[in-house]
Amino acid sequence: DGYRVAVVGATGAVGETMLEILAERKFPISEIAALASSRSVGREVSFGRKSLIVDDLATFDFSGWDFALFSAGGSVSAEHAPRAAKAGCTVIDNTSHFRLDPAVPLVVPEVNGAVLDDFSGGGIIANPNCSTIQMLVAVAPIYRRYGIRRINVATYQSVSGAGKSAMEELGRQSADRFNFRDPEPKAFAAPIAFNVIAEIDVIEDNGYTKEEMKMHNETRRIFDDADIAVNATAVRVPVFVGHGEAVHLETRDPFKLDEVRQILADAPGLQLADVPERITPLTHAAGKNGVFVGRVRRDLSHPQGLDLWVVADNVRKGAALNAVQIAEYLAGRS
Ligand code: A2P
Ligand code: 11C
Repeated sequence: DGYRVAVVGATGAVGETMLEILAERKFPISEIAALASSRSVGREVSFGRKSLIVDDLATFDFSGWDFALFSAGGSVSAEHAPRAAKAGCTVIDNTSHFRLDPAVPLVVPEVNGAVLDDFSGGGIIANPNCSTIQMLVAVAPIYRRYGIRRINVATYQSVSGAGKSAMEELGRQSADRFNFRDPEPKAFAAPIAFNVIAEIDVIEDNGYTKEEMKMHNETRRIFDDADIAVNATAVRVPVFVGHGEAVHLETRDPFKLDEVRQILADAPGLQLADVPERITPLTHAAGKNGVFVGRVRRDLSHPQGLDLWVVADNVRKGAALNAVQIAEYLAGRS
């Protein structure tokens, strides 16, 4: 008994963490497959205390498999997720490829898990972008109580969001700097060690980056609210794991700050820290499942303005954990 589960991109930063979280949370599994490109066939990856041999996604037959968690890039999902879904498998896709497709639910379980109630297996469900997920876990309880007109957000995003090679690049460039060598940027538009870069993904015609537009578009879909606007500036910082976000929002109805704190303290998936000014990716978020919120204060510049500082492990809650929670929601339902 249990489900047959495949992890696609099992050698990557998110895929490895998907396997770790499935084992950690004891997801009911009867058989598990670790899939990646032909380059990785035969390599070993960890699943709890066991090790798995990597298989080739290109030749894998999804018939009879219950869940496939995809995190191998948009073009890989574009090609193989529909094939898996057609074979009757429920695909939970971590890439941006299907997120704005009206036929594909876009889900943060704490926020809009109920949309899964209409989902009848053998299809595709999209996992939102990491920066959207952590922001919405924090603002959803405020949205429900007071409504939100607009959100201004500046992100401080770690390099793990760009995958394993980007993490290696931060390490290598840091060492290069100490050796008076000028690092050659590969994963990012500029050197990332001892630097910050206000360019995540490509710049679009309207001047926003694709990462910033994801926060806008995905928020509207998840809240099912075409009136909410998200004005984002997404910035890469030299942190390995954990994204920070300075969130400035404007509510529809007036709020009381004490009540806001209580609502945040009671919200699912969210933690208010004891020393809220010191919530950092390294000390709070990395390796943890929660979304941490601090610096909760009234915005001096607007009567219905509220400021929050939100930090989470982008590889866990921003990607792998959220995908596993979607699978848990569906498994719990059947
Ligand atoms: P591989 O190691 O075989 O290239 P990250 O985001 O950390 O860079 O990881 C990307 C993941 O996506 C890796 O597991 C990688 O596997 C996988 N991947 C990349 N391209 C393909 C592909 N064409 N088919 C299957 N998996 C792929
Ligand atoms: C980053 N948010 O931190 C990106 C990575 O749409 O799933 C996630 C890209 C995506 O670089």
